[in-house]
Parts: sequence; structure tokens; C-alpha cells
Amino acid sequence: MAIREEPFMSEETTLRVVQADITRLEVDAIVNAANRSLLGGGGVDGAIHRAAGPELLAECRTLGGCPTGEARLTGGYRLPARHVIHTVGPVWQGGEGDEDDRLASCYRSSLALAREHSDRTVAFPAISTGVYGFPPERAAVIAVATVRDELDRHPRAFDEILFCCFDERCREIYQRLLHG
Ligand code: AR6
Repeated sequence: MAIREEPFMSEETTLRVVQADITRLEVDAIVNAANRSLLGGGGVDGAIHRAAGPELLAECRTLGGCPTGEARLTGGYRLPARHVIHTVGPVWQGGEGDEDDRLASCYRSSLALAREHSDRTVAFPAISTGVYGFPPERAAVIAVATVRDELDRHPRAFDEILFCCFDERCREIYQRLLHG
């Protein structure tokens, strides 16, 4: 799949939108939109487990799951990425169930783990916007605002944050949010 790149320079860190299969990205860490079992599933989770190989599932089994809004880090195994940061997004329930805060927490928790492990380039999928049904535009606003806020708090922690979109619509949304 062709990768389209839309760089946006913040003061210290580049924010970039790419339309790509996240399993192909040569970054320090990719984020996985997992479920609370951390034992694999469909969507981006399934693609990451297929590309990383069975060693990833073996490591995930040792973690004992992950609550919604938190994150856990594993190796990347056969992926180009050194680490996979597994985070569990909220299932969309109409917006009345704290979904916005839980989604923001996924981005914050993932970046906190990346910092701890010196991962300076990190790629996020559009967490919760597939099987979990979160409206894509609303999710992207939260993703961009939360990442920008974290970069303000930790201005030298990262070289590049990528928002990895699987489809054109997602890419357009992020492009608009980043470029105004
Ligand atoms: N690369 C980048 N993005 C992708 C890829 C890929 N290879 N494949 C899908 N997407 P989803 P969720 C996009 O459903 O909504 C799993 O079964 C997809 O187009 O993967 O958080 C887990 O185990 C969408 O924009 O994650 C959980 O049970 C985005 O990734 C559940 O799904 C997220 O879609 C999590 O649901």
C-alpha cells in the first residue's frame, strides 16, 4: 500500500499522518488497538499478531491482560518496530460512558510507556474506531489533542509521532486536524 506523508512540525517533534499498514512501519514502537485479554483478535490487532509471529502471543500471555485505557509493552519480534505497545480502547456506547476520557488515557498511557523505553518514534492506529465503533472524527480530535498535550509536557521525549490511517477517510480527518 502506498504511504502518503503529511508532516507537521511542532516545536520539537514531527507529527505525521500516514496511510499505511502499521505492521510495515519502521518506527521504534507501534501501538496496538487490543482488547482486555491481550490475546489477539481481528482488525489491527490480528494484523500485528500475524506479522510479529507467535512469540508475540507467548509474551502477551505472561501479561495477564490490561484494563481499558491502560497500556502494556512487548517486543516487536518479526516486526520492523522494536516494541509493540498494546492499549485497550473503550467500546463506543453513545458517548455517555466516559469513552472520551478512556480514549485519551490510551494515548497518554502509550506515550508514557514509550518514554520509559526510550522509543522516540511511535505510530498510533485510530484506536477504537473499528470494531469498537467510536466515531472516527471524534476519536481523531481526542487523539491529536492528547498527543499535542503530551508533547507540550515532554517536549524533548520524541522525534516523531505518526497517526497511521488504514483508509482515505481517516487520513483526510487527521490531515485536516493537523493542518487546519
Ligand atoms: N494498520 C493500520 N490500521 C489498521 C490496520 C492495519 N493493518 N488494520 C485495521 N486498521 P480495530 P478497535 C484500522 O477494529 O476499534 C480487535 O479484534 C481500522 O481501519 O482494529 O480498537 C481487538 O482485539 C480502524 O481505523 O480496533 C479488539 O477486540 C483502526 O485500525 C477490537 O478489535 C482500529 O480498528 C478493538 O477494536
